Amino acid sequence: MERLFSGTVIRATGSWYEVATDCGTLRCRIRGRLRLKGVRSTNPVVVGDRVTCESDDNGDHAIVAVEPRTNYVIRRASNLSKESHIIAANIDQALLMVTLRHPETAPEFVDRFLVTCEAYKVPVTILLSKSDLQEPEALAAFRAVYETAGYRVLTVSVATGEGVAEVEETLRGRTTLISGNSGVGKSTLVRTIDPALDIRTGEISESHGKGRHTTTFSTMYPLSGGGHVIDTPGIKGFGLIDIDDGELWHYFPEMMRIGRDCRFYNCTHTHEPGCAVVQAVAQGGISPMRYESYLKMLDDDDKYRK
Ligand SMILES: Nc1nc2c(ncn2[C@@H]2O[C@H](COP(=O)(O)OP(=O)(O)OP(=O)(O)O)[C@@H](O)[C@H]2O)c(=O)[nH]1
Ligand SMILES: [Mg+2]
Ligand SMILES: [Zn+2]
Repeated sequence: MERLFSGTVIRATGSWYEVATDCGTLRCRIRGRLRLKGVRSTNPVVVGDRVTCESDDNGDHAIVAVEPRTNYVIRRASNLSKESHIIAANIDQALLMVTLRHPETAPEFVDRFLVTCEAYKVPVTILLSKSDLQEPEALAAFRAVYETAGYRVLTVSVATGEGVAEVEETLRGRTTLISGNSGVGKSTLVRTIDPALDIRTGEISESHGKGRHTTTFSTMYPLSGGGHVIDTPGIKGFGLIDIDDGELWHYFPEMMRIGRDCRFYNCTHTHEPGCAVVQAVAQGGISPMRYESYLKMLDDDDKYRK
């Protein structure tokens, strides 16, 4: 006799999945046909997915259906890659963890992640991590750019405890994706907030100052204070998906606020006369760094299409 369970995917390795159900956590495979069902990403089932599982008499479990997602965060491995990858689904918010050094996170990566969160309607807070290792001036400069754009920025350090209580408060009662490059301290932060969790963290390799991909599979953990956090493997490239050039500026909140003052309703904010965005960049209302990112994304996407 076959039995059906519903549950939430809490760990995805690509070949098997852990699903939290009323009857405990089941280790499941997926049915071959599920892979073929018009899902465009390379990973058809992701952490956060609500799924139906079928158990057979041998005690084997298989995911047979995935409920429509309320949202998700998706990326291309690189701008030129055709493969898209969903990082997590059905989340209340994302925390983007950034270190300015040890290791250095590229501004381009930050802006692409933020654009994707805007496009897929995922609220995002930026965590400036390892503040004990950073130059105070660099932290202040970064914070100014992103707060002016409209983002919430928290400075955190597990070494000094700075910002940890605020992060805890932000996580409470919500399902949160934590993402960022490898070695920025995602797993360490989660373990600091909930020391009971069994999470592995890594050492930064001395020679490169880069992380070594300690976390290999995305995993959702329940927090003792309420809510869930999804710790993910570090990612490097973040290519945009399904975002047209013409709408890209909609996903820069600071351009969105100003762009309606442009002379032309279909202004691309690149070369047009009477462009309020270009004027704001010149006058300091919009960060030149963020505007550069915008131009670069337009350019990269063009290259991708050719
Ligand atoms: N000085 C300092 N070191 C930190 C801090 N947070 C994390 N680290 C160290 O940074 C290294 C990497 O931390 P992890 O938590 O494994 O990084 P991660 O982002 O989970 O990396 P991946 O799992 O590879 O994506 C470890 O050696 C941590 O001890 C911090 O606030 N200050
Ligand atoms: Mg980790
Ligand atoms: Zn314009």
